[in-house]
Amino acid sequence: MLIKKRTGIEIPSSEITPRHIYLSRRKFMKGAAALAGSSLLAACASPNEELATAVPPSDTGAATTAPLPTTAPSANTDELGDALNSFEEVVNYNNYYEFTTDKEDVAKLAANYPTSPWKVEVGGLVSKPQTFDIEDLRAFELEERIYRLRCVEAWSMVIPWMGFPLAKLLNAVEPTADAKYVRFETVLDKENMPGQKSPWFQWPYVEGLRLDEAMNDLTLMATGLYGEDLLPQSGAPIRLVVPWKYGFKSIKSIVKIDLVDTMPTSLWMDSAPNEYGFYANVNPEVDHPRWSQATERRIGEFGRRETLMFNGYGEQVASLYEGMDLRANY
Ligand SMILES: Nc1nc2c(c(=O)[nH]1)N[C@H]1C(S)=C(S)[C@@H](COP(=O)(O)O)O[C@H]1N2
Ligand SMILES: [Mo]
Repeated sequence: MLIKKRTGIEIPSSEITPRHIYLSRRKFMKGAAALAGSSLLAACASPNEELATAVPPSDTGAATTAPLPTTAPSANTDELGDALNSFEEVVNYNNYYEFTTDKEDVAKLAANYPTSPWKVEVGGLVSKPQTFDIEDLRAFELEERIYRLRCVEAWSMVIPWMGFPLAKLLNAVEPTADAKYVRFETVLDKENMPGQKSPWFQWPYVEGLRLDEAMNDLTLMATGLYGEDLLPQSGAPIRLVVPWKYGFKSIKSIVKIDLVDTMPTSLWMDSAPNEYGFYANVNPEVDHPRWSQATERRIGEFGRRETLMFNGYGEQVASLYEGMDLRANY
């Protein structure tokens, strides 16, 4: 196993943290960027330590530990021991229908998409509606979250995101007692997003979550990955990441968030209601009408692996669906 970093530093498999060590510190690590080069690093025996020693010391001889590249995530695997996908994989194989339906062309077509200035309007059933400048949102304390992303098309990746729990943002605007769902909207910009001229979809892209799903600690507003701000193809400057649901719920380039009292209709529910439901929880036992969801292809691997219920996050989220028929509520 070889992890390629943008810096060109490669970590031989012999140096990858043994699974039992990683599992003992599986709680999410906060502020990975701030961690780089700090004393905390040594205290938690992060694999970054090994990375640090692999960097040649500076000529002065003064520094015993060279600065870490900001691109280094705090671990090379997720909590299940699955290797991270490389930065190159993550930013060159994307779904982003605003640009094209061809996953390998998104990066090129989105490269010059203007993501600054950017504002996110948060309103609806809240006591304190507020429009946030992207810089205000980047000022939320960022955490690193290594999550599996499982696309409904049955491919998957492991991605080290940077972001903050959506709950923090929602708490800031104070949802009222009537708020039951959260509705998200992607930017509408036909000039710069050629895919939005396609008549097959109702633009802009819309997604939704139940309020308790939105408040779950796993639900992330991501502004970066691999320690860098998001690139356009990944949904810059801010996107949602809901790791126990199929990837299409993780809506990109968000400009509007509304608290509402009725279940929002997503772009996918609108365009193919017989194929896509509101919940879209990863479930190996409920097939897509046109293909099985029992297995998946991890990008970069040969062969297929079994898909896990709730994408492996059942411990954190299964209780949200207690008593619900997950076949009827797909
Ligand atoms: N606005 C918008 N968000 C979107 C999409 C899209 O086409 N437009 N595609 C979704 C799908 S199907 C997936 S699998 C993920 C892919 O995220 P990635 O390209 O960062 O891997 O983004 C989701 N978010
Ligand atoms: Mo997807």
